Amino acid sequence: MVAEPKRRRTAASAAPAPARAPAEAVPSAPAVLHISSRNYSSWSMRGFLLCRMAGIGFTVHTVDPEDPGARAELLLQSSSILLPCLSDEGAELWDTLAIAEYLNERYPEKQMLPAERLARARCRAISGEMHAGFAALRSTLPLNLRAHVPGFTIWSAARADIERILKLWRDALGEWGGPWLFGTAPSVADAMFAPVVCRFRTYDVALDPVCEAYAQTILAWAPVQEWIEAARREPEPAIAELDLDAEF
Ligand SMILES: N[C@@H](CCC(=O)N[C@@H](CS)C(=O)NCC(=O)O)C(=O)O
Repeated sequence: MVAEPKRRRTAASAAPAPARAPAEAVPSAPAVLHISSRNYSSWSMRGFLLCRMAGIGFTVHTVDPEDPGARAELLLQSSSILLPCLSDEGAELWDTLAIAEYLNERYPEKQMLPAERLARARCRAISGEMHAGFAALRSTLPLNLRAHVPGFTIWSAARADIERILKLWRDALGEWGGPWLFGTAPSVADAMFAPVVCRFRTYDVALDPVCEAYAQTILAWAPVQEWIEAARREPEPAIAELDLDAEF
């Protein structure tokens, strides 16, 4: 009897391997933006606009800085105790410029910083100037989205800050053609200056036509409208020292 040649197991004849379960996708926790007041905190507003610009999924956690328990909890997230602070996949970012750079690095396709080198450099320069300066404007015209203060007296130091900001806007709008500071899409700089536009509305700061058109672009920006709406609904007592002769 002729022995039957041993059959080689071919891939085709092999018993089908049991189907491998696809590797389970571990959903990463959504980022958390810790903020203080929506109505009064311009820095929190900037952090929110930056997150919206990056298009990330995130939840907002409001911390009451006056509550000692909340402050202790906040220290775990924001070692500077300052808000906003973005917690995202192990990163803790307690500064708006750091948040902007981080998000821009993670989502370069969003072009939060302009693609063109000189525009990007100017965007960083004016965002830095906003971040570090304009102390008189910040202290005498505090953000107060729910208020309107007609006939508000603006003293000379704040007036100088306003003139400087308007020059920064006019220069960028003239050079890059608007309607945003660096052309046809919002950038980090627009998020940095958006609360200033809101202050100008609260305290009736008169604007030339170019800056007025820019202010309207900012106020029509969906994330700005979303923030202002939420500020109006915010269950929060008015803060007397920030409500300068305000009408509500
Ligand atoms: N340089 C910081 C400034 C942040 C800041 O000053 N935040 C204020 C609120 S608008 C704050 O958290 N203050 C808390 C406190 O003073 O206890 C940034 O860019 O985020």
